Amino acid sequence: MKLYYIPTTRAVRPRWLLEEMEIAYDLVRVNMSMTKQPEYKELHPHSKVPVLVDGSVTIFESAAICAYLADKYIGLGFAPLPDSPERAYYHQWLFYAAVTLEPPVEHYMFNVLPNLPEKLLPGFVRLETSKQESRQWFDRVAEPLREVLVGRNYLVANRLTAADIITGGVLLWAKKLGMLLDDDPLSEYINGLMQRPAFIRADEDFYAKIATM
Ligand SMILES: N[C@@H](CCC(=O)N[C@@H](CS)C(=O)NCC(=O)O)C(=O)O
Repeated sequence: MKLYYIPTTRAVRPRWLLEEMEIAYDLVRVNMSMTKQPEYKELHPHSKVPVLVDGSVTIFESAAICAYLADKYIGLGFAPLPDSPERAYYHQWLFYAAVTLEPPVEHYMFNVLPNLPEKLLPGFVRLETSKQESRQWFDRVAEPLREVLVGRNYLVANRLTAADIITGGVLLWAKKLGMLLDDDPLSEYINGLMQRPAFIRADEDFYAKIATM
């Protein structure tokens, strides 16, 4: 199994899950110029990471990769069983993280990180108002998460699932970018996830580089 990976990116999420699962994988470190090569387009139509190649399966999208792995190794408990009631909530939070929670964080990132927008979105105009708007947008969409996490450490089934890994991956960015303040109830959840040994292994170079991207 091969995971195409760039540090500091969403590729950390499937790496974190693989580390949690303690299954063998090859980490293929690429960079932004390698992903622009025609061969790489065979793996990812938008020249992005992560990509997982597992035998005849080549899959992109960090949430889809984590869902695929959690189901493939369902006995390890990182996804609720298909016929369990928890499965519905697992899907809810998995999709919510990718579709609802992440957009304001990405938007904020483009407005605060040096060089990133210029590199990826030529012509992007950085605005102080966009920064504030994405903070308010994040605060609003994060509200159901704050509610569900009162008195619990994980989103579903009282144990870590792929939904926590995708949600945690988004919140880690929010925290690092200064969108998530220490007194936010979500900080406790994210601090707990960050102390997991598997996360620390997957994170070896996660934050060191983010300021220079
Ligand atoms: N929704 C996709 C986003 C993938 C994505 O945008 N990856 C970024 C890193 S976080 C990337 O590869 N950027 C390199 C580039 O745009 O050249 C996912 O979750 O996998």
